Amino acid sequence: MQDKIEKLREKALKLIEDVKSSEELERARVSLLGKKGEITGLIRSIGKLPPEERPLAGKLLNALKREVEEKIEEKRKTLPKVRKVKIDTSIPGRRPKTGALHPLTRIEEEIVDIFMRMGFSVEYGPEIETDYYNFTALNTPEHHPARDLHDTFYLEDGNLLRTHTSPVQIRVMEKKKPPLRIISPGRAYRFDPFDPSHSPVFHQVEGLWVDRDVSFSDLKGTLEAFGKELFGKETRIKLVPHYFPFTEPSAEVHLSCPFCKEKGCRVCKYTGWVEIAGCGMVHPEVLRGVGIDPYQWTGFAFGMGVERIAMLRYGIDDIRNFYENDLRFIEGLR
Ligand code: 2U9
Repeated sequence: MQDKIEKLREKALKLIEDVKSSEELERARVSLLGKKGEITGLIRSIGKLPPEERPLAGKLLNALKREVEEKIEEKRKTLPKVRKVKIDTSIPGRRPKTGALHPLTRIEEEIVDIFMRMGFSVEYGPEIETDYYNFTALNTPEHHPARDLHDTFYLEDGNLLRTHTSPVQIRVMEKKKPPLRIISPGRAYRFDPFDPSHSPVFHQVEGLWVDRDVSFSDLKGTLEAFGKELFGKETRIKLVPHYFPFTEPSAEVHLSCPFCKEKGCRVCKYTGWVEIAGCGMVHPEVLRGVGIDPYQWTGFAFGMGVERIAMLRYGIDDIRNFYENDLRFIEGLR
């Protein structure tokens, strides 16, 4: 036993001497003095020795234990100090971020909600469309500039990405007979650069009301009520003559500037008015094309860009902000 203890002593002292870091020193301590350490093991085995050998073995092992403990402490003083990380448990935890709807989704829902309260129902349709539904059925002639390769994303199979949500209304009119009062929200695509005022993908809400004796004044009243709901009851509306192939007559919808109340500011480019939509009376050719007799029925239609309205609501002058999904920006819009 004495031999065994002496050999372990030499081994232990060498082990401690060769240590180069605090981690190594801790490993050496555990291997010698830990629960399953070699010295601990020998101390435990004293009980198995013949009774006359036990006192000496006990004395030697206790001395070894003390010597090793001292050597470890001496060695610890020579090693570079590792700073212990202190954790302040009184600091409040970080609140996890909760999800929220994208500002464009919120504005789209707000627009849809206003029209639903006026009795419009919501219709959806495919984003990949045929030339017929996107152009021909909307009275857009073969050589109209909107059909240009530079304005429309054409697919290899001859289909295209819809350039507006109007094909939805055509599909609905083919299936359901008037009276009809529908809106069609959704994505639309145009071969546009991604710049402050354009995005190749954008969102629209279009509306259609077909009934007997629907008039241009119904159109104006509906859009005026919409403008007041969206931007406040002092909002005024102005219809400015325009041209669209699918409506006749057609107009741009201008609202009194929600920022400066017609005084003139950066947002309205000092005109006091902002354009928010296009509209008009559905062209008789469009009604005829879906089997609705334009002598029996009339209709009005309108279309608006969700991004445009969101930019006005938040006073933003770059559409790209909505698509870059920088949370620092998006979280700022409430
Ligand atoms: C049918 C018949 C007519 C929908 C209309 C507009 C005028 C219009 C633009 C607004 C901004 C598109 O997003 S935008 O660039 N839209 O100016 N849209 S009338 O007319 C229709 C729709 C369906 C059957």
